[in-house]
Amino acid sequence: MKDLAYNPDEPIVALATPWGESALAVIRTSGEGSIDRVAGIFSAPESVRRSPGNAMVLGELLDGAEGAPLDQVVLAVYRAPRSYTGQECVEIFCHGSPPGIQAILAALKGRGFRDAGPGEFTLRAFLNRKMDLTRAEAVQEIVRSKSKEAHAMALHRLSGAIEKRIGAAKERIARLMAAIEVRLDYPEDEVEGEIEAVLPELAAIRSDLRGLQATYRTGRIYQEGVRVALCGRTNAGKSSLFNLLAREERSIVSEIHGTTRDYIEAWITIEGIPVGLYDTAGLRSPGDAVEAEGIRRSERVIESCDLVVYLVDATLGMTAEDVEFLASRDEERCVRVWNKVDASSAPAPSGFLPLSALDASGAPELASEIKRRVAGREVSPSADAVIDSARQHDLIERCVEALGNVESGIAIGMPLDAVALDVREALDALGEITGEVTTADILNSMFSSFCVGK
Ligand SMILES: Nc1nc2c(ncn2[C@@H]2O[C@H](COP(=O)(O)OP(=O)(O)O)[C@@H](O)[C@H]2O)c(=O)[nH]1
Ligand SMILES: [Mg+2]
Repeated sequence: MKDLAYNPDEPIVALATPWGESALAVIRTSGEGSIDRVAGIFSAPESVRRSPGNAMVLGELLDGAEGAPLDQVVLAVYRAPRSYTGQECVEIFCHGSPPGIQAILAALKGRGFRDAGPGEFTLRAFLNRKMDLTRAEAVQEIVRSKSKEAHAMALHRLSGAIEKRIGAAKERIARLMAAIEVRLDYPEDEVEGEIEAVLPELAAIRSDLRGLQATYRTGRIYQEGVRVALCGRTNAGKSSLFNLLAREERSIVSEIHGTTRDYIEAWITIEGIPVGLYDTAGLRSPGDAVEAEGIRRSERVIESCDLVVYLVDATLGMTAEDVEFLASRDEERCVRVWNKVDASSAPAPSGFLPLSALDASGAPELASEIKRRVAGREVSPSADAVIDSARQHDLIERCVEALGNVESGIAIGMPLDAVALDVREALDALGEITGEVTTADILNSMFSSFCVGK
């Protein structure tokens, strides 16, 4: 649906695996005559042409009909409509050699295939009703997932978790619509009951959709991750904790003050959440211009982080700088840590987590606390429907707002034909989520962010 002239049957080809040397690579084709076109440059053309669907054929791909062999390959043959796109498709499993792949792609283009656009295979799957838009989005979300949990959530969406939730809401709204329409079609005295009787149901649908919408934040956190800055005075043990959490000696640990002059970043996973961890320069009066710049940059990073972990050196106790920094922070977004408990007998003040960055005691509790602060409620990645699409989030908003208008319209006794327009708007918003109501623009912007070959 690139434009109005988009021909969804045109034969397309794309490399579905990353460019580069690898044991195997997969080249994907789809569209009219795909099987015959590939057969035309295959060492055993008839076995491909006569192949049943969902079958593999071993042989050589040739450089043109009578050409030299390009590679030994296995073809996976799919017949419409039993394929990913719903069209006839051939997937080519070849060797992962960039020049070999290039030659195969060129030979396929000689057989009438053109390069597929980003997400074009999935677009066709959608157009051929193999999946709704929430599942199509889940395909790309799976590819992009950064943690096991994010992957499980996307997989759950691919199996229809969102589609089912939206479908159920749609049915309930359609029943409301029917209740309104029957009152529009028949005189009031022939219809039993008051229209106000639907108000509790309206509120229930709204709250269900609000609940689904609220999972967006969780979806984002598991998919995109959060940024956490380690802060504290120099020598508080920030770099030691950074190394402990990153499980590698990345950051220089030193007794000399001001050794971390800038900030260092590492991406780690804390209980399933991708976390960008920042080891920052110690906050103290700078010794020189370079350190001053490092502190300035660190402050910028701290401001942009979702959470701060503030370390206080237990052997020194709270200093004026610690008190000043902590007073300036939003408490919920600042985890207070009492570090070096192995070397100090001073008990952690209330609100502080005891930790030893040296022997790792207290580290699991700190990890759990970080997760609790950033993720909020617990989710079960494979059981809860969690959305991870700004598009879906905004459309739910549109739907909920329209339902709010329906509710107030009915409450103030607005004419039912006007109320019906808002019900229609609510249904359309949900229809747009699953893709029943859609435009070329929506599809273009959605699929253009996909990988080529997907
Ligand atoms: N005993 C003890 N020493 C620590 C602990 N954490 C850090 N240190 C030491 O404190 C000094 C400063 O640590 P470093 O991680 O470089 O602090 P930073 O300046 O905040 O990055 C080093 O000598 C560390 O070995 C801890 O939990 N216990
Ligand atoms: Mg340091």
